[in-house]
Amino acid sequence: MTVRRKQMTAARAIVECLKREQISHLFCVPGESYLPLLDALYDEASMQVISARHESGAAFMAESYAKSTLKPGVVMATRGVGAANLAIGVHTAHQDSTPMIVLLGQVHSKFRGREGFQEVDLDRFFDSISKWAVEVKDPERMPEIMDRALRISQSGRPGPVIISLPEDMLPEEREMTFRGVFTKPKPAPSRQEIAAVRRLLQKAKRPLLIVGGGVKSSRAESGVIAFAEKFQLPALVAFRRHDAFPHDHPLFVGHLGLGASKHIDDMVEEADTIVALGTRLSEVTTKDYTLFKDHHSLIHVDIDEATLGKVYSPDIGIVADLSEAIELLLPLEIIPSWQEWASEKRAAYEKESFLELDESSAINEQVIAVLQKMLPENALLTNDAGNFVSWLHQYYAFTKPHTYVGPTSGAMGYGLPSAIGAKLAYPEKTVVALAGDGGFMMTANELETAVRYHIPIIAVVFNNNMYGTIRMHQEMHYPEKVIGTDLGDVSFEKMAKSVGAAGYTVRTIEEFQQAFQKAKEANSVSVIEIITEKEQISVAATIGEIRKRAKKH
Ligand SMILES: Cc1ncc(C[n+]2csc(CCOP(=O)(O)OP(=O)(O)O)c2C)c(N)n1
Ligand SMILES: [Mg+2]
Repeated sequence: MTVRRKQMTAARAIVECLKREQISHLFCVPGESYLPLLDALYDEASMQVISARHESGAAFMAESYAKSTLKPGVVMATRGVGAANLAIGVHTAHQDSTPMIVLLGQVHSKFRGREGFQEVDLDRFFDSISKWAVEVKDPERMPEIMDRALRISQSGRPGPVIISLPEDMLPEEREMTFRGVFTKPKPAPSRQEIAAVRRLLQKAKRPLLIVGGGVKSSRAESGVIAFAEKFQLPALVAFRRHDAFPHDHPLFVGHLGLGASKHIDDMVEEADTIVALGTRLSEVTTKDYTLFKDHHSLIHVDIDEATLGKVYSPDIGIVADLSEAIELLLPLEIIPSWQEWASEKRAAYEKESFLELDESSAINEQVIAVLQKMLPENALLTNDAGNFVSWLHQYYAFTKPHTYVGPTSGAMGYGLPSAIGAKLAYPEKTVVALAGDGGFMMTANELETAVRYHIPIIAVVFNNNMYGTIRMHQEMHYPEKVIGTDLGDVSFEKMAKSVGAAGYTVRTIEEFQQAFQKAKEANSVSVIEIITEKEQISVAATIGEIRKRAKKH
């Protein structure tokens, strides 16, 4: 084992451990509780600190940086106040299985437990939304704790780890011991499990693949395509894992999740065998846990044993890294008899999802067509939460890996900061954030962060002056009783300009096209606000139609 010993501060030891992981960017809002850590980063040329306007923005940036690079995202904040603000990003990393290291300044050890200034028991506070939450009590153990944190956050099902740093720990100098290098464990299926898959799959008449985030974190995308091709398996992607399987592939048949169309439900109903790869089969993916019925056989492969059988007991449950699993599944001898079913499902997908525009098409739909036409294939799109996104998910074809970042947690405010994190991970890509007026305003302050650090992203804001999604639910359950969902006027164009970004307001698709062309060429931060009408509240319905339907019931 390589063991290195060196005299340094605990703050410097944190930086040493992060350096080993080749982390290029850390995100924060500064605080006086962790000054020695900021100072150690000042002296480290290989890492850049991005100081955000709000800890939620910093946390979303770190989470998206991690989703994009597949390295841990690192976010720093100060004591209870910073921790409370960034909790939404930790929750997102937890739900989205994203590796994240959260470094939080804590009150002086001598004051712990006295309800000191901004004191919160950070380890307890984050217990239920983290993989591990710990407080450092001995500066000498900093490398041990950092290594363990980096290991836990990336092993098995990835997730966030919280490290509480009492302020007196950080400047302490000790002889620090650094051991070994972390390599991610990659468990493989057993021979018996592989044989069982062959037997079950050979019996299938209408099998269906569900491809989830585990495929992305294991970089198994091309392996999964080869697997689908060899056995002619039609593939759906799980909720907000759109780039896990290419939409232009003849075996891609759609996505599960909010706004998924009726034909997807019918397809799952018709299927007899589900092969779920790297997905936790969440509430949204399984449509409130209604999607799978008694007639389904389930083969579930996931890196996390706790994911298997969490809701659906599988016929065959395999704990494995997806790349390892695919490598062993590929050589199987299975003769598919379901090609007709696969091509039928593809035809249904094409009918539903290929855009056919005419004069009456909502501008939301036309915008997606323009984005598809004007963006290079490898462009990366992020999205906020809200109904505006249903057009993206229904009509945009993601054809390459690493082209989509979205919150399976459904967190509003995610779109812009996640675009910033993704752009830092992929400086050569065009990165576009899609947001509604409600969600965008939650973290719009980070526009200034993007401008300050020259992170050229394009934000497209669908402004309908309302929390449209909730208004839709309101109209479904309490028609015409609108409360709490109207929003006032904001000029996102002026807001952008006020911090030095380019801003555009557009009302027609021609105006959008021109603005988008300028934004793409400018290589600076741009915001394009699209004034959309309230009435077309979702891909599927207008407010009028929802009211009519609700009154009939
Ligand atoms: C942090 C957070 N708060 C509240 C919600 C509940 N919520 C989901 S969508 C939505 C409204 C989104 O409005 P907007 O961003 O304008 O998009 P629209 O639905 O109008 O297209 C709300 C309040 C949420 N998902 N996340
Ligand atoms: Mg809105």
